[in-house]
Amino acid sequence: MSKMTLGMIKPDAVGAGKAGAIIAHIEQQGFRVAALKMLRLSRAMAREFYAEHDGKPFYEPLVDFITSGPVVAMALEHPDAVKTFRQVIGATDPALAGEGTVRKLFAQSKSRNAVHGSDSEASAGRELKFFFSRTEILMGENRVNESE
Ligand code: 3AN
Repeated sequence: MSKMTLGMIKPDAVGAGKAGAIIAHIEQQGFRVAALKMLRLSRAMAREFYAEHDGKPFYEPLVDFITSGPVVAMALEHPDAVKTFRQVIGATDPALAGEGTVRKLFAQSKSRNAVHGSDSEASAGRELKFFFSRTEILMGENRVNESE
């Protein structure tokens, strides 16, 4: 179990003015925001972030979409962060997402699906480092986090 995961509010939700509501929802589910950053990804950053999907039919549209406007990156702390956050965001396709999940509440489609969450502990470690330096992640008594 890792205590930290990486969440990202995608350009569809940021553009629709839903970032604040999504962060509030995540906090209500028991997560503590340990770092928060709004930025616009370059195409090079997007390709690196989604490198595991390179070659899939949705890869180029995904890079187009994720660079189309600002995203909000979050380091999220919880006793079982990766697994619990995946449950909180719901299935990739909002039509299949459970009641009360972020994607059921805020997403429009499988590609414009409002939010990202790390899918494994290894991904969480990689993705937290992608967006945040160690000193930007505030854990517990404002300790510097090792993201493990
Ligand atoms: P998740 O975000 O649920 O972990 P992944 O990691 O399989 O899903 O896919 C990453 C992103 O790629 C998704 N959030 C979605 O935006 C996009 N994506 C995945 N599968 C499809 C698909 N079949 N069609 C369109 N976009 C997709």
